Amino acid sequence: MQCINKKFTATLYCNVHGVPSQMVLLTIRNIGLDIELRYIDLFKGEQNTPNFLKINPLHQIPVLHVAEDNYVVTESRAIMLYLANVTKSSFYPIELKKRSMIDSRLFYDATTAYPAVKQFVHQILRVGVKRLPNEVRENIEIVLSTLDSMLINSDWFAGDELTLADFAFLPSVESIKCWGADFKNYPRLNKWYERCKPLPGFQENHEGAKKLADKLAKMIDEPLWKV
Ligand SMILES: N[C@@H](CCC(=O)N[C@@H](CS)C(=O)NCC(=O)O)C(=O)O
Repeated sequence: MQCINKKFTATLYCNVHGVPSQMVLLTIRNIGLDIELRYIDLFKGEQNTPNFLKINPLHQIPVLHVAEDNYVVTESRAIMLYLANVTKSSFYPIELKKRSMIDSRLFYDATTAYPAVKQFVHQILRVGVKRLPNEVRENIEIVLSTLDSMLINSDWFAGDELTLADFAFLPSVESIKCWGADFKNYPRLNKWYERCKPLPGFQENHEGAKKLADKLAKMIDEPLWKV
């Protein structure tokens, strides 16, 4: 049993191919929560409709709307923490050092890992480059190397148990895999990725990342990944 069940009614506004949305979806699937999903099509600009802007004026997904108290949580990692706290999930244990390690991983993700992944996508999707500047892939390699080194002493990113830290990194790692990056220099990360395959939500995350990778590949004049 991963959590003490607390009944609450909530809606997650999300999409299937965004890394931040997938982090929350993995959390929901693994805790086993029954939360309504409303998909927002960013390519159609649905994040800018007056109704959505009332929920999140920053016009970003994911967003969690908790029916009780009409409460809104924005920011993927804050939503993951909220869901884990409200369900007392073992994916965010109460022991201080374990918690601190997970927090540390989430901050690394927010400040370094995800921004490197976002830069890759942004350059192609929003800037419209046909060839990526070298530093974009170099930054990803630095992240992969750092993630690999975080796994020197443990099977999971914050110790010997699966935690929110793993749900935070998996969508970025899956995206990079779908771009065709070779993980041979990152054996620990590769083993961790294999370990994640049976997790609830893994396939959903893979399919979303693959869809976006296929779209990006059609937009540039070189392979998505090259060394
Ligand atoms: N820091 C935010 C980032 C969320 C984010 O970048 N969302 C993107 C999709 S991946 C979005 O909604 N973009 C639409 C827009 O900015 O108009 C989080 O982690 O939740």
